[in-house]
Amino acid sequence: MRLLFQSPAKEWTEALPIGNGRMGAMIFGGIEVEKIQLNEDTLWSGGPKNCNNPRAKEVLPEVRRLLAEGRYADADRMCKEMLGPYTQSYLPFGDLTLVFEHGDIAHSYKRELDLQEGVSRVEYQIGNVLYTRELFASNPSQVIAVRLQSSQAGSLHFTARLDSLLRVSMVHENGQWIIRGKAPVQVAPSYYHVDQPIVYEDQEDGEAMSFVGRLAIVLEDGYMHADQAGLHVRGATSVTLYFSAATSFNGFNRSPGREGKDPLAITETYLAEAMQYSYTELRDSHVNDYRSLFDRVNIQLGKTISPADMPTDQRISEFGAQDPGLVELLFQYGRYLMIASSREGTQPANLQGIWNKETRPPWSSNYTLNINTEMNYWLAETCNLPECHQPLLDFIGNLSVNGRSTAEINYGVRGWTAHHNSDIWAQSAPVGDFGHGDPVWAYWPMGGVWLCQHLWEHYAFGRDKAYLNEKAYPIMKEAALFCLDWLIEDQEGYLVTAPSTSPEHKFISSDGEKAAVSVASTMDLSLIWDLFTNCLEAAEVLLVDEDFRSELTMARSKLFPLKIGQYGQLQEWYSDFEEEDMNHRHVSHLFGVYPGRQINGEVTPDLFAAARTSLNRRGDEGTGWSLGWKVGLWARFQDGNRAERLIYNMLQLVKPDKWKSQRGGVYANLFGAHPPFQIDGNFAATAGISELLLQSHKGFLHLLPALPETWISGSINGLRARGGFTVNLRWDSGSLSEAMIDSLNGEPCTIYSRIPVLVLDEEGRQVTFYSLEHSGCISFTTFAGSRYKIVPQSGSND
Ligand code: FUC
Repeated sequence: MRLLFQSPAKEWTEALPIGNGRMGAMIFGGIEVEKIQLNEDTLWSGGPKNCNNPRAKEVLPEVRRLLAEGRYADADRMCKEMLGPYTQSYLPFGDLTLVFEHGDIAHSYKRELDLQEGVSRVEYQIGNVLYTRELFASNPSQVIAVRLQSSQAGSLHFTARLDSLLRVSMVHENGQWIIRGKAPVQVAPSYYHVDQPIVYEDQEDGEAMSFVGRLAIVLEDGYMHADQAGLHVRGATSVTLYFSAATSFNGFNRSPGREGKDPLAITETYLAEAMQYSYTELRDSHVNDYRSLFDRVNIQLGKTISPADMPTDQRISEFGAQDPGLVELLFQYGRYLMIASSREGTQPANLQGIWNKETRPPWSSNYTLNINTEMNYWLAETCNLPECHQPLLDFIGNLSVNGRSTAEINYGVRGWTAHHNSDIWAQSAPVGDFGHGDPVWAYWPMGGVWLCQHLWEHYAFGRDKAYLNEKAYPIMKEAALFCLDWLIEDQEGYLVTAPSTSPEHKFISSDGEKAAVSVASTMDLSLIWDLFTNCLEAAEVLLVDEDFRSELTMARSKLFPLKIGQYGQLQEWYSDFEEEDMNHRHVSHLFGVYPGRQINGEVTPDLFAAARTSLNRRGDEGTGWSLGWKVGLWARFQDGNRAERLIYNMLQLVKPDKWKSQRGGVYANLFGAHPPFQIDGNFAATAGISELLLQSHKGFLHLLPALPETWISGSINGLRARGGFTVNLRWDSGSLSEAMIDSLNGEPCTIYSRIPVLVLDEEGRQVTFYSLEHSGCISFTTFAGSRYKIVPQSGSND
């Protein structure tokens, strides 16, 4: 479980990421010059601001009138008047540079990222002297630690300094190197061409966010002095560098300039506390903390076929998905990246997790709610990292606060809404600079509705009723209130959304014009179905809101029905329009298959078949995240071999200069490539692989629902299932040989099997037996904290 290279990174996408949820670093592993590019997850441009647009409310009836007349292109144009400002940008923090006085002629070079410990290492020899570097980002200690060692006493001579692309001043103080800066108050998205894309404030005490980075060095021998050029170490053998960063960010609704925290004091405390520990103690506490999450799941898909010392990029290009070991690595890398970019109390993982080197990153490295943000968290529950889900769940709470005023000001309705994009300030209004953006992406009021699925899923897996009652349900209910008010009746009395888009995909209307805005896109209806269903189940669990439940049940039954179109496909829009791009990367209309649960082979077989036709029409190409989504979808269609083809497409090596192609793939450091780098592809790959091995969205546990044929024998431990279960699976010759189910809360367990199985308790006593006469599902009572063994019986008819 490691990424390995035999030369330093030349490009950022060859560098290796570490992170503690809040601070991130990309390690290049240079010999003479080591560059460690740094991030802090609250460092964003701007501050809280009212993004709502009262004009939207005036325009809405007119847009609806145009839609009722079928004048889609006109409605599209009018919709532009409903837009608001663009979001702010996630910013790069700076660089830690180490310049060594030994030149760059080295041999026996190696750098690696060890996923088992969450530690990165660089080593090389100059002459006979071995130099080693070890780096990690500690969550318990809130520092990034860099350990430098040489095998020959006194051979470490180097200079260390911090710098930044943002406006900073630098001082050295008591042997520490400190950078202090102010973030811009405005950064325009990279696709929006304005004369002054980055705007700084002139006054010192304004609204801008301030930030501080602090570096300290602890020597065991040798000596150090500081000057304007950095911290200089001479004649040392072992040295530890401690870095910490902080900003004045003090919540999504507080001015980081006027009501901010004090990053100078915060970083001082972090460093002082961390430096009380020896390097070994700090490392141990980091490894323990990291492993408490990472070790929960392990996976074996077959025998690794690439040589153990083969560099990762070579492994990708030579073997790709044919190497089960590389697929395992891809799976675990998603879990690693989640632990490194999203921990309790941090910001949710954005488009690049927390790793960003650019002042105007692609798509502002923001929260893109029409797929990417949600996708980032598809693995959190299934792959046993529910704590890492927390930042998103908290963020949804922030968004619901701003979203309430957007619902009221923009639309005059109850509840809360969010649109296509958001940022650390929890922007809930549509983006698009009041008319610049294209409604095909900018206009989409379903962001809140989709996000609420995460609130419910966290309950569905963990079964924490107090959380459901206090945190999740109130926000879900308000999102449902928005939907109840937002839905209108069409001529036939069905409830529809209008205006409505199918994210980022245009249709061709009957008059031949391309348009984005119409009525009742399949995705809108599926998202609303999902939210209403989740609200109903939540209210039943909590025994609350009977009248509201009836209202939801009634509204759900009146939703415009999903339709099957001329090609046998699940219709994407209200009418059976031709699509602008048959191979479009978004597969929004298939939400009900995955990650939703409205459409399946048992309850809605025709729609399920139509959805499969749609997915076939879209094809097996796509951006990184699009490929990842398709893995999950094919898993739900129980076609493991097809899903594997998508994994094969994901494990294609992308060179850094490939910017604009839409092929997807991974970079040398296994970062998902849209291209450019977007982390959602990594997270979706992990989620998709788990979905091939275990599913639980239909009210029962389906063990190995979509095992690819090439994964002949293997095992996975620690996957989670809805209902409060943790599952270990082992298979041989393509079929289940044993499963262990841990019951967390003592809820009844239902498993689906196509072969007879025996269920045993911990003492080996038979709990139940399922023979072939059963319909496929078998239920048994469980006790909290108990383990059950599922043993398939011979005579299988599988
Ligand atoms: C959506 C996608 C793009 C990209 C962007 C960040 O707009 O359609 O492909 O992933 O988000």
